[in-house]
Amino acid sequence: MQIFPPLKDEPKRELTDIQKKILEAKKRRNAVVLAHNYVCRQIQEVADFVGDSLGLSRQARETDADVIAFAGVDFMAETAKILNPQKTVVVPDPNAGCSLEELCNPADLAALKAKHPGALVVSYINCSAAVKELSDIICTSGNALDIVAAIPPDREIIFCPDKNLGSWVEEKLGRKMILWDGYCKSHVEYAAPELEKFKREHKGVPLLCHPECPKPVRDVADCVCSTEKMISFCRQSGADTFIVATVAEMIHRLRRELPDKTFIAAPAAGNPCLRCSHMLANTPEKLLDCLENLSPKVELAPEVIKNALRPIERMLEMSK
Ligand code: CIZ
Repeated sequence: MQIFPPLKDEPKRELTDIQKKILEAKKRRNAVVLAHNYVCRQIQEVADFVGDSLGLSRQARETDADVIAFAGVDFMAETAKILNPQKTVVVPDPNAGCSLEELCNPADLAALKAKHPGALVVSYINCSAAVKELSDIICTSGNALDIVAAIPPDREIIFCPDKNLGSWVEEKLGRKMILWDGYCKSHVEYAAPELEKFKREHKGVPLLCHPECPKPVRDVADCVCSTEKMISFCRQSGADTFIVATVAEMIHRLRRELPDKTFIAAPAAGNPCLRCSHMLANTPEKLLDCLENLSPKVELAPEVIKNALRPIERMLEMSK
């Protein structure tokens, strides 16, 4: 079991040499480091902004830095490039991908669209630029409910690529959609019986789970929400301890935002917590290298940028 006691009770940590070098390189390059909630603590501590895909997309659009170093996974860095084609976007590890992205082939999505010519395609941001090009609107786990709720009720919707997020939206809005058969290989590791047992052992402690979890797991949770909403839920709650069922690195962000509270990582498939190997590929060493060498760079064809920008902008417009 992994329990994270209140951060305020721990002595303040000194920056490591590598963290200091990252801060120096960032300054020298006039770079901004954008880090997802799921990357390691050492990177979160030196990032200019830590957040979810929606927050990171907004930051990517607003930055006046020359270089964006994106610690996350490839589709997030691609989104930053799509929003800033003129800027240099570098990543610590170009092989940091996403199972949801792998499970949605653009040719198959084009074939499904052809079968449903009147349908709007709403794609979770966890997809490739090629899938974004085929989409009408992008959503994140933080705004999926609002985006789908804003679509006229008689309009058919293809929701891709996460069937779990999609079925959660269906349930919450009482609206059927055509769901793509994709899933996050990490979040499906949670099992309802294991979490029920864990909850019994931690009586009265609220369990938060991410909507990428399968329905039986969501049904055990006290709150199903995106990573950013986990922060607001814990901030507003009178409870002082929470069980968190999402990628364990999220707890670093929760602790920094809420230093008085205790967080317990939910067990997954017999392991004490859930990890994402793609997110863990972002190491401080690789972040420093990409800032020093301005490589690996994210490159996308101008046509792809033009087509994929449209549904992302629609999302940003709809979630103001
Ligand atoms: O939207 C995101 O960034 C992801 C992948 C999860 C979340 O809920 O923030």
